[in-house]
Amino acid sequence: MLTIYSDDHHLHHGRCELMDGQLMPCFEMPSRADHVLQRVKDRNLGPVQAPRDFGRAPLQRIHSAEYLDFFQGAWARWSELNRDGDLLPFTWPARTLRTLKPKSLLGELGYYSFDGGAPITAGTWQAAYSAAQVALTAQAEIQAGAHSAFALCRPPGHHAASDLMGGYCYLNNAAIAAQAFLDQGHSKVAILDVDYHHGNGTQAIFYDRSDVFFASIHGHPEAEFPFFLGYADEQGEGAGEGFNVNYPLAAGSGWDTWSAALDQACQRIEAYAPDVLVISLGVDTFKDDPISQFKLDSPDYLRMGQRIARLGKPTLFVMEGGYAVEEIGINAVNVLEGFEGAQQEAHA
Ligand code: 6XA
Ligand code: ZN
Repeated sequence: MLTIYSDDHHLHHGRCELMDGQLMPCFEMPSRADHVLQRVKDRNLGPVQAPRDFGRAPLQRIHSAEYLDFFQGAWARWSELNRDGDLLPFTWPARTLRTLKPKSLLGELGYYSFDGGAPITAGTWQAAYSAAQVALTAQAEIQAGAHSAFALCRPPGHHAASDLMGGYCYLNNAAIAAQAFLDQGHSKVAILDVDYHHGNGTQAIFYDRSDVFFASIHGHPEAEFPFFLGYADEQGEGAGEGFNVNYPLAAGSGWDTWSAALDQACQRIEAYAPDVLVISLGVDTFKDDPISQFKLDSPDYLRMGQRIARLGKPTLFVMEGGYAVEEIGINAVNVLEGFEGAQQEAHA
């Protein structure tokens, strides 16, 4: 399987995040992608290529121009203020407040974010822009006939909505790639989000549409980030009614529970009969993940890849979360190897 990767992700390294009442070093760190890349090479998964540059237009199919302008220019505005730390929001337009866009940088940042988990540093825009190009390049490979490709994106994307950043995410790489498939002639795309956290951004982007089916298996929002979306009764609205499905699971869920949800999600995807499949590939479902509560073990990721392969669709894997840095490469590449193994068997 071809991997698309850009070193630009190193340009994004947030200093700290708030967790359990303490400022901690960011869990979403550059070594995550480095470990995945190393494992791709160690396992001879296939060639690794740099992304092409498709420009800002395909990003603008998902994100508003105002949001992109704000994000692209935010660090320069912050630098002019001579502040020392990362740019982080701390006030949001929650209930009882108005959603007018303020003029000041920090006010605007609150307007364009939903939490304080997406720090902007000097290189964040370039890293996120390149991650989106990584997804688009892998998408183009499938468009050109490849059966699968791996977009080794960092920073991740599935929490980012049309004009909101949060949860380590700025640009929704999976959504941008899904839209590119549609813009290049496909009529139905399914996105399966296997990250531990609900893909609230992806869900919101496609919630009223029938050309993208979204399925997500995740920690129950009653107990888990992002808390305010991801319930089972969210099934889409308007033209999108019936094209969104959530499988919120309890903390402590292991492979038996998780794979039963995967089976159900796969059945829904089969019924939808998409032209192509996009996988939001987070491996923070791992038993030793430092911020998550599922109990998947490394061999389970092989099975995950095998089950996904049985859908028989051209499949784009887009990297999302996973914070057990030593094992992230093993687990992510296990999914890809499980997929390829099942693929080869089917064609033997
Ligand atoms: C709260 C935790 C953010 C989780 C981000 C993630 N700061 N999403 O892994 O998939
Ligand atoms: Zn996650």
